Amino acid sequence: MLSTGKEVRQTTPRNCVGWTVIPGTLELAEIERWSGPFSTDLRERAVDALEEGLVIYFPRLPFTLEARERLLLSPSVADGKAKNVSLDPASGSVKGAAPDADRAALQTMLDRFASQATQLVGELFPAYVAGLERARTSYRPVEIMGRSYSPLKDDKLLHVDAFPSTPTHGRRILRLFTNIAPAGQARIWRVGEPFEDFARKFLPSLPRPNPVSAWFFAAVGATKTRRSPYDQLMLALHDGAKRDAAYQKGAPQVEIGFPPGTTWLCYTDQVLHAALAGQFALEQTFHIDLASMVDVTRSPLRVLESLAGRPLAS
Ligand SMILES: O=C(O)CCC(=O)C(=O)O
Ligand SMILES: [Fe+2]
Repeated sequence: MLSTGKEVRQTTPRNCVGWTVIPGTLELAEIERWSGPFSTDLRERAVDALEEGLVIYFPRLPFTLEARERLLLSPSVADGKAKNVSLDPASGSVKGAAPDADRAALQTMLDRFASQATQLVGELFPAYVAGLERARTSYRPVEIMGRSYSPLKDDKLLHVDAFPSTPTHGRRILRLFTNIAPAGQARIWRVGEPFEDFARKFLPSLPRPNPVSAWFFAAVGATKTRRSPYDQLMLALHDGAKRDAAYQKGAPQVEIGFPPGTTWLCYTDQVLHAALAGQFALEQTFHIDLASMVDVTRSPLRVLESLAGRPLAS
């Protein structure tokens, strides 16, 4: 079941709905509960696949809604300005909800999902626990297909995650998704080539990291901390991929449908991904310290440093 993550290069777009596993793209984990204990074999396989840049797919891991939460299955619970309703872990406050939405139900659902996701990640990846931070939880009740955004905001285009106002300095972004759609609609993703192949193509044409602009954005409060050269390169990779229509069309990629009742997770700072269609998903973001990784040489920071031949974050 363990795949190298390299075969995707030869793969042309095709459909994979439900149970089929695409070698080099998906790793299947057939667990049915959000809590362990999980076997050593499963844990080792999972962390290896995750760090290699695969999506770990749980075809039998649904998130069950309570009766009151089922009433939240409508795009009208979002305020229409933000694409998502989200829960801030520090304040516990819900953002992006419509004024007349059932906030208490949203908060309970998001919090329960966050707890289950945190338990799963902690027990499946025990090495990460010491360096694991639970970040934002989101509910995505709006259909993706047909929404239009400027290219840089459009997650229907292949990209790695990099957020302009939140530099990571190399810390990892791990995200877990569950499709909670009530009917049969899958969430359709595209997954692209391995990070290193992608970075090799784009790196030579990217602007050099600029310490003055990093200082400026921090000074005016546009970024939470000063962007490292790594953060500048990751943003440039995110933007470069989304702006490059030829890359979007011609790059190696596979299409995957995640049906309702399934869960998946991956390092979204490493896995090229695009969300093409689907409605009603829950998502949990985690940040993970580099020091917690089993093999840090596979992190985007170390891969970019080895390509650039110099340190990119202090
Ligand atoms: O909503 C999704 O399925 C994923 C969208 C995406 O690319 C993201 O949130 O980073
Ligand atoms: Fe993304």
